Amino acid sequence: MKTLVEFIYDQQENLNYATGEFSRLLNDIGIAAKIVNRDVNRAGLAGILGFEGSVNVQGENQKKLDVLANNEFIKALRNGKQCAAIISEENEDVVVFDDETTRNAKYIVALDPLDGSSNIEVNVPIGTIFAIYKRKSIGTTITKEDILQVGTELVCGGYVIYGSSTMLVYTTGQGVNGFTYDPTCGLFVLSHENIKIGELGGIYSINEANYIYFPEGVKKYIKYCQEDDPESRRPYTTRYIGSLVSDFHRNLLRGGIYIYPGTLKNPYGKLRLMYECVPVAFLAEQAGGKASDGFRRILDIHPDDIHQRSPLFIGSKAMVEKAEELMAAFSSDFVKE
Ligand code: P6P
Repeated sequence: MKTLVEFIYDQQENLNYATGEFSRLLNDIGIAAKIVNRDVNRAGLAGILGFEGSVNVQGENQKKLDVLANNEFIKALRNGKQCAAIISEENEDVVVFDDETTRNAKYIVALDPLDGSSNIEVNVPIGTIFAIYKRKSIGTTITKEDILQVGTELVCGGYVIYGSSTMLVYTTGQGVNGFTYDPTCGLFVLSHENIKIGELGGIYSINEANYIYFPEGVKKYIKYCQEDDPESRRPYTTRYIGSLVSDFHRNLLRGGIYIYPGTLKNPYGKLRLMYECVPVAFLAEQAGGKASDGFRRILDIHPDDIHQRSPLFIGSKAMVEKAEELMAAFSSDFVKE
């Protein structure tokens, strides 16, 4: 049995930037995840279901658990003193820890504290998605260059899935590893070592209710998935949970593709680049898969705004490439620069 903390410290020798601070930061995320897991698991009992009565920067009604999860991660990262600032889906502006100890902290965390929270009341798995960047500046106040970093600068991408079991899955660029939470001892234990996503899966995940608004290339890809061709395992099975972490986690373990495309109504789609698309894109690539906006590699997209959105095509490499081929052939006008 190898715990998350043991694994992090074992790996840190291979990380040329980790002098224990990164390991401490990752452990702080693990601590917050345990607390959120406790709250998610007893939400119905502790009267923390339902709406907070506030609206976040996305214009979405905040659930009580959204706010609670956000506060727990901010508290754990502030107390850990390795994080200088947080970009969160639940905060319009960057949360800067500007006290003496954290002013020189080396890392920035981008966070979706509780993704898929619309599923909370119906007991469908939800998750936390996180991305860790190294600061460009040191010893000064936080700069724009510290915050708006391109995905290739990511030092860590990961998620926590609060499901039938709770798992923390992350990568630092040395492969993808999954840790299952053992509530009997309060530890995350290595359970899925060196996860690899199959080159070709048999599952496609997309909200087909938006079909009439999809780009032609996406419509063509959906029809491709439904064709009868046993050699290529088609027709694929469709699975759509409405929780990115859950759909991505299943596709990561079993192979498959998840698509949240731009539409005629929302050309940039719904998902946020910095704290949803980029971390899962890093994981997908490290597991041998692929992630793009239908045209460009997600990790190559330079953010202009911390809450900007991006279409997302992610999962098994051959499946993403087929979707990209159809996007290029039928929807090249959808390219977003
Ligand atoms: P729709 C949850 O709100 C989320 O950001 C992802 O977790 C999920 O995959 C997607 O939105 C669901 O969106 O429009 O299909 O309900």
